[in-house]
Amino acid sequence: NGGTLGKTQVPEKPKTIDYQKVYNQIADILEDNDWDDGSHGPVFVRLAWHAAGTYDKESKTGGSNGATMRFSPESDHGANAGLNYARDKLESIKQQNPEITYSDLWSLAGVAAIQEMGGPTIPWIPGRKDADAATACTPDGRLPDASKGPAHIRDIFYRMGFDDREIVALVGAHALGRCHPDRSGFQGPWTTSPTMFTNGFFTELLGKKWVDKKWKGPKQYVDKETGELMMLPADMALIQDKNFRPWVEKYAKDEELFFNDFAAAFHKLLELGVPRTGEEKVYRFKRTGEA
Ligand code: ZEM
Repeated sequence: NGGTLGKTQVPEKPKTIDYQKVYNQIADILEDNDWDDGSHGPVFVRLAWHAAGTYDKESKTGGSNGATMRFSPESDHGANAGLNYARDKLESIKQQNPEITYSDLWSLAGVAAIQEMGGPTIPWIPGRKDADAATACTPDGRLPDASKGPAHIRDIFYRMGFDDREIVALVGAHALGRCHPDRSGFQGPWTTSPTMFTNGFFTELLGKKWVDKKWKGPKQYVDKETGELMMLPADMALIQDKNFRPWVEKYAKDEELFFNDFAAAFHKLLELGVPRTGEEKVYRFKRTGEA
């Protein structure tokens, strides 16, 4: 009803976004029998993580604000190989909700994927703004290198502001998904239930005997018994390092502790680089199928 407002009409309020509705729409597109193990969930979680994990607490650059992975060169960084698929898939949700920013959408997709795959409730706050040009792209090399050990992992995650306990909790996300030779060069899933969020990464890491995979690809480990599960050198670092290992042991024994620590650490990850006043409303989403 464009044109002048009649006496009884009030101007339209700026649109408030129904984030639970957006969550539900994301939940609706997770399942896909033609994709990997039947869910886009793992690749959505990886997108949210890589968008945020570029943060540097000293320079205060990077982080989930900006959604700079839309632009080259960040979209072409080796670590982001394959994430174009997740970004394209989420485009349909953006079309249905033009008011949401890409940076909010990607972080919300990570939260929705984790919750829908059986993980903990992740408190989530909207308000990220998209950068409008590639100038805010972070330099290559801010995300972890899977072929490296404890010192490298600490360099990368301490730069974001995480401690050893949070690092181990976060990598527990490797209960989900798999490695793809055409993306990272590595191959295979970490657990037998890669579309369910569990503490399975830790129980497998401690419970199986891991041997070098015999192949022409990059150095990785496979379980001796079946050869079907995998670990990256960086995953093995968590049981080789004396300060990481106790957390692996605790999370393997106590899934509730893992869920609580993961929820807090993943929330913190998604907040990196986002200006806040402390007054923002914190959302906790209902899982689909929950009353
Ligand atoms: Zn990952 N990750 N990651 N990760 N990751 C892969 C896949 C997935 C590392 C890493 O090099 C790799 C965290 C930490 C670290 C997920 C979530 C999170 C892959 C395979 C590699 C190589 C990519 C491929 O080929 O498709 C390293 C070295 C890490 C730290 C030391 C953290 C933190 C995560 C979230 C909280 C997820 C969900 C996947 C599976 C993606 C998929 O498409 O299935």
